[in-house]
Amino acid sequence: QQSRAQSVAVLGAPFSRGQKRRGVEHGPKFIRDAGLIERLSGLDCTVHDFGDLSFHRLEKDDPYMDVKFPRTVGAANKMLSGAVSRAVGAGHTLVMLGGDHSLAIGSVSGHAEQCPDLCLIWVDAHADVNTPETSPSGNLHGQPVAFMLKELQDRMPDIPGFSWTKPVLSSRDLVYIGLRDVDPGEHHILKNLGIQYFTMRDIDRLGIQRVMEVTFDHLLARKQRPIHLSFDIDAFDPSLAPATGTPVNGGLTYREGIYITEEIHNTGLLSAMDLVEVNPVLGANREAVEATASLAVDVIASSLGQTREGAHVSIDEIPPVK
Ligand code: 5AB
Ligand code: MN
Ligand code: MN
Ligand code: MN
Repeated sequence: QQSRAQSVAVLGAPFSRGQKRRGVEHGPKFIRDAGLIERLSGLDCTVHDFGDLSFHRLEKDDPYMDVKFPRTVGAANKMLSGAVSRAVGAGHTLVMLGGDHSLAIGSVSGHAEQCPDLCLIWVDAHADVNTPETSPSGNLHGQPVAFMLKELQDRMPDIPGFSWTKPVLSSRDLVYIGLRDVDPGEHHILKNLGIQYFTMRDIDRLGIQRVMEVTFDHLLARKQRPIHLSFDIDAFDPSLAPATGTPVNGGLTYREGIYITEEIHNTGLLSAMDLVEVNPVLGANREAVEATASLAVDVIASSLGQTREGAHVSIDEIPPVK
């Protein structure tokens, strides 16, 4: 559908303080080493690699309630938000490489600064909508959506490091795909706010094609608007994406995952995306890590127009037979 060549900005966010396992900060390097930039250059787009952000270490960052590293996570996301806002404002389609999923706080916030009417597609085994009160772990990578939702703001305490955030989404602006590990507090929130979500069971019943149809119906039927895709690699089955911090059995197949991103590309509305939670330290061996990183590249490339059908160049670009 989309024909005008788009400009893509790749931004690495080597950050891991939204959860407790080390290694996820190396995600951007491994995804680049799996050939991301070369793959995107082969598509109908120009690619700008903005490199990696450098986050500052904080000397002292005590938990607030049970929330771990609140000031560190807050400051990193504030920096990310600014960078994403500038890239989107300059006309790029933004690709953020994580890092853990707490980074979606900054990524969505920066995107929303430029595109206040954006909608969000969250592909994940988890709902990541815990509030500090409902969180079983205190890890902020399980809470980013709670910061975004207007309907949850009376549930959000003043967490140090987050005074700059404001909620940018209503519950009807969000669709989840791939859920299979939802905490009780999160389930309550999903039901109570009437959020549209598709669990793996729903994908089993409806098929991924119908799931995408209903997703776009829900988000785009009233008006076309920019899409933010937040893709947690743990949405995939652990057999495909083993190198991640919180794997859950029974995830997306390769074909379901790529169908999701092909369909998102086909809307012509993708404006920014996150690819998060690739943790190269957690793979059992080199093959496991490389498979996970290469899957991440496939997800990003198909979000940006790589198709399984293939593409053709115009006839006058083909050299004549001598
Ligand atoms: B991920 C859990 N719900 O809140 C929590 O990987 C897991 O970004 C969160 O989806 C997983 O700690 C966060 C138990
Ligand atoms: Mn997850
Ligand atoms: Mn997640
Ligand atoms: Mn995870």
